[in-house]
Amino acid sequence: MTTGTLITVAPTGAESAKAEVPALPVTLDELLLTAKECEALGAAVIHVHIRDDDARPTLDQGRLRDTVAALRDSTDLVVQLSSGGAVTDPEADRLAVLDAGPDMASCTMGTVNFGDDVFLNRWEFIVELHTRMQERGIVPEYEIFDLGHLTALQRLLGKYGLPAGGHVHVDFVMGVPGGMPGTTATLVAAQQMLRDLPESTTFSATGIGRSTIPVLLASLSAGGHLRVGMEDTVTYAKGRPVESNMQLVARAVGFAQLAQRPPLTTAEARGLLGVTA
Ligand code: KMH
Ligand code: ZN
Repeated sequence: MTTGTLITVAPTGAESAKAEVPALPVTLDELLLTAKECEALGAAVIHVHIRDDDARPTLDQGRLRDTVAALRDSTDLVVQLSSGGAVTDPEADRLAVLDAGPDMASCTMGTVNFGDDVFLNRWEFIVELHTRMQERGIVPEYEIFDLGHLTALQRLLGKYGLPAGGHVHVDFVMGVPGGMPGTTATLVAAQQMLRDLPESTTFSATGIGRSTIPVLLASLSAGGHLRVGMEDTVTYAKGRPVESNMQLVARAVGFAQLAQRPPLTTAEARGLLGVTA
């Protein structure tokens, strides 16, 4: 039964440049302020990419640990580190993200063309991420950029077992140039494929760029959850740059309330996702 809406905020990402998107939170202070304000509005999970002193994406271990600790000190949000990083990050660095001890980490279920780049996720790498997370009690969010990634997830769970926490949660990342389109028809097709996964499997969805609102509405009406944030959306409406992550979270909360599926609290999110920490 669908109850409330899990709202994940993805505030930074690895793709946008601070020079082009000045509202992007790139320092720890900016990230913490964003996290606190988004939590107050109704976000329960934060999907984290960090930047270096020059605002470039980094997987620096010390910074990742400091970020996890600071988010835990300042908020009750479920802390989900990106293991995807940037398309240029080596596998070893992406695996080492888990050493920072987050509640959750992303686990992308296959390779996808990513604009002019390739976001490479070899099968052996996926297995390594999944099993390391199992061993350490880190709950994965399986990132699905294309329908075949759900077939890979079915294979992964069949061969290597359920994730830490025992619950399967996937995130449909739609509208990446090279991945599945951000349309209602595709979201419904992806949801249908969840029938081959454990019955309790839940999904969030996010639409990149101009697919943001169609995907948000489709996910809510299909009983799914929401991911929003400046990782995925830098234009609020035609000709209007996003002013802050809070603006996107507030809009998602408004839609969720209209759908009579109000935001889940952080405690409810932990219960849903199987996060025990
Ligand atoms: N930045 C993308 C290449 C994730 O966080 O796990 C990968 C990404 C997915 O954002
Ligand atoms: Zn990400």
